[in-house]
Amino acid sequence: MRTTRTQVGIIGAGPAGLLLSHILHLQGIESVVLERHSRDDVEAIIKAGVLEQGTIDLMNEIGAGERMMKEGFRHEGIILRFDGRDERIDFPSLTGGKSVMIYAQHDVIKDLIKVRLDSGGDIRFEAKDVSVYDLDTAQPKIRYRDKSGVVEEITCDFIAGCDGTQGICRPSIPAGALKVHERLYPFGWFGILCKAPPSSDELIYAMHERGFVLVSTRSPDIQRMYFQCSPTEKVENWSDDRIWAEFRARLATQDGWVPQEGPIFSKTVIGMRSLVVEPMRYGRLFLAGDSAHVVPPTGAKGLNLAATDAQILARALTAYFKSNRSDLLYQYSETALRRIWKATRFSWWMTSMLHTFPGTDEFQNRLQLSELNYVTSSRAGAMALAENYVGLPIE
Ligand code: RFL
Ligand code: PHB
Repeated sequence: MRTTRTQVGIIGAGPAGLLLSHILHLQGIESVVLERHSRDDVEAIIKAGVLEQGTIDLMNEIGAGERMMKEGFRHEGIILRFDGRDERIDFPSLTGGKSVMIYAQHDVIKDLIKVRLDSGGDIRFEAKDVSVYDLDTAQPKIRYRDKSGVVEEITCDFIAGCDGTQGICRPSIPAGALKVHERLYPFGWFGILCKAPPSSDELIYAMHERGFVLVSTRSPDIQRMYFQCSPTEKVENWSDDRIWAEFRARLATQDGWVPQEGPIFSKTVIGMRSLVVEPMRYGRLFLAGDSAHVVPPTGAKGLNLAATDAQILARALTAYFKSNRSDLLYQYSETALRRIWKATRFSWWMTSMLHTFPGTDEFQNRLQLSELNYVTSSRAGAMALAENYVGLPIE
């Protein structure tokens, strides 16, 4: 067995792990990133699309924002569609000039891997059988098998568990040390990618009695759209024609709006849940991103929360390594969780306001419509949505 050491061992080359590694590098702190997939695979996974103002700023500050600024699309608002009509929420006028960027998560990943490797970063792809131990000692360790089968042990000062919902870090924490808060939603999203021009200049979040629809985009000729479905829905049951008929029905407006249709080249069903674990730390293992919390995608918060966790953790580790201060590490979980719970509330609220719940009744339907009417007619209501959507500040 080969043995090495590093300051921070990071598990997972998603947004949380890569951002953490690069911010630490810029502070002169070394890390090793272990990723179970190949580089090609992590650069191809289709996930999020909306970057908050703070995530855009972070990408620029760390020197990874050049392509995003050229190829991403700045969006200054969203459309809420209900009762067959559109109401727009304007971000800059409600948030002191903030907006969001449409830029695919796999492009963020490509850009982060590139800046990391260009600056001598150590990312080990196809790391197998990753395990962590000695977490409650001063020298936590990671063991894994590399591409050629050699087993390596890395002794670290700290380990960052950035390995998402299916990772090994959270399950390595002894039962009883963590509290898990979870809410499952009785629906999922059916997501498609299609080759067509954009149907709208801005994202449309549509509430309809047949179920929620989101019209999003990726580029002038690739569109991303979702419709609410059963969590156990099978993609085989949905021909392209049936999908477009469903989108047309749910997106219908009083003035005859129809989506731009085109060949569908990806169909997936995703489940919806909210999950938060407390605390986000056990000994010298710190959790960041989806390994510690999951939100339903309605608020477009998951990737952005991963980015803020990475910033808060990097700040705490920097204070430790550069100023010999442990206080920020002790406060990490509490500081991160305050913001995470706000995003959890926002994602739950957007989901509840816009989806059709099984067994719902007219009373519930009127409440949801009334909430949408309120949010789009009161400046205070619109502002509450806008400031959360563009992202709340980090404390
Ligand atoms: P990730 O991205 O899951 O990365 C974790 C990495 O860890 C690796 N890994 C391991 N490596 C080594 N050993 C092991 N044992 C490992 N186990 C796992 C994995 O291979 C992976 O590379 O977690 P991270 O960094 O916390 O980032 C979280 C985000 O990916 C996630 O929250 C977002 O994608 C959620 N999300 C959205 N977030 C937004 O902010 N805006 C959006 O518009 C948005 N839209 C979405 C979304 C998620 C979606 N899906 C597919 C759930 C839309 C969708 C459809
Ligand atoms: C996406 O484009 O994938 C997307 C956009 C907004 C959301 C969720 C997903 O709320």
